[in-house]
Amino acid sequence: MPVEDIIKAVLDFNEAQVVDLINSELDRGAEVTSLLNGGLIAAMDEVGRRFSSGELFVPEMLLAAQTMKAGLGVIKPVLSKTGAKPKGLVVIGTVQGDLHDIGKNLVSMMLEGAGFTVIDLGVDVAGETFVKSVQDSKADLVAMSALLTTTMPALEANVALFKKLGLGAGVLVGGAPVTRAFADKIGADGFSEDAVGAVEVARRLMAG
Ligand code: B12
Repeated sequence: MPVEDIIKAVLDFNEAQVVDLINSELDRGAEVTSLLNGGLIAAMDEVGRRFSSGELFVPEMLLAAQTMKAGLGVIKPVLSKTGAKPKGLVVIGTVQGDLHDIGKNLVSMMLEGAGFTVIDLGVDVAGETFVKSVQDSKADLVAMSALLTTTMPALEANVALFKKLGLGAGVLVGGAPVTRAFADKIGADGFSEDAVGAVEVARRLMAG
């Protein structure tokens, strides 16, 4: 099974093989989202499981992330192919203290693919930096990612800051530990557990 080969190649940290497999699957007409979800994302879930059980450590997690990024490099142009006029402007970033960016990058790619213009502030982004970017760009939406239970409170603090300042942009939150209940509790306007859902939520918020 090709997706299983992709998973194995990510777990072997074999960037060249991941790139080759994805390219050949795309040439064969495979669905890009199935390569993404069934291959690359499934591989990172397995990496997380092995990290939790002590089978691998941070350096290996980093190698797996680099391998996944090589695969995403192939997928990005396919996902982002669109001639549609801009659907809205989104400022996106990973919150302060958090260096995980793969999920955020995927959300960003999917939004671009769906016709949104995206300003990506990167990782370890302070609340004030989100505020300044939204104000300077007059963004419609601000999307924040948090992958650690220790950085989830930054989502809450940022939402409170945006409300206090009357920022006006719709707020989307996400990341592996973030739940709909948490998103509701902190007063975010939108939540999704994955990048495909993030696009739907962004569209809904744009529609008012
Ligand atoms: C790769 C990885 C790393 C890499 C990150 C590299 C990079 N450039 O991103 C490195 C090695 C740097 C790393 C470091 C650490 N990590 Co880490 N890491 C992971 C791992 C294995 C995969 C994360 C990933 O990329 N997943 C794939 C993407 C596609 O999924 P995702 O991020 O969840 O994103 C999807 C959704 O959540 C959603 N989404 C994401 N963002 C957003 C935003 C919005 C707005 C929306 C709507 C949706 C959305 O859409 C995405 C696509 O579908 C996870 C395990 C896991 N399965 O999550 C651990 C994990 C997150 N890490 C963990 C830990 C503990 C750490 C460290 C503290 C380890 C250490 N001791 O140093 C450090 C912290 C560093 C820091 N300050 O951030 C723990 C967190 C535990 C916890 N409860 O907090 C995890 C869960 C591993 C584990 N099982 O214990 N890590």
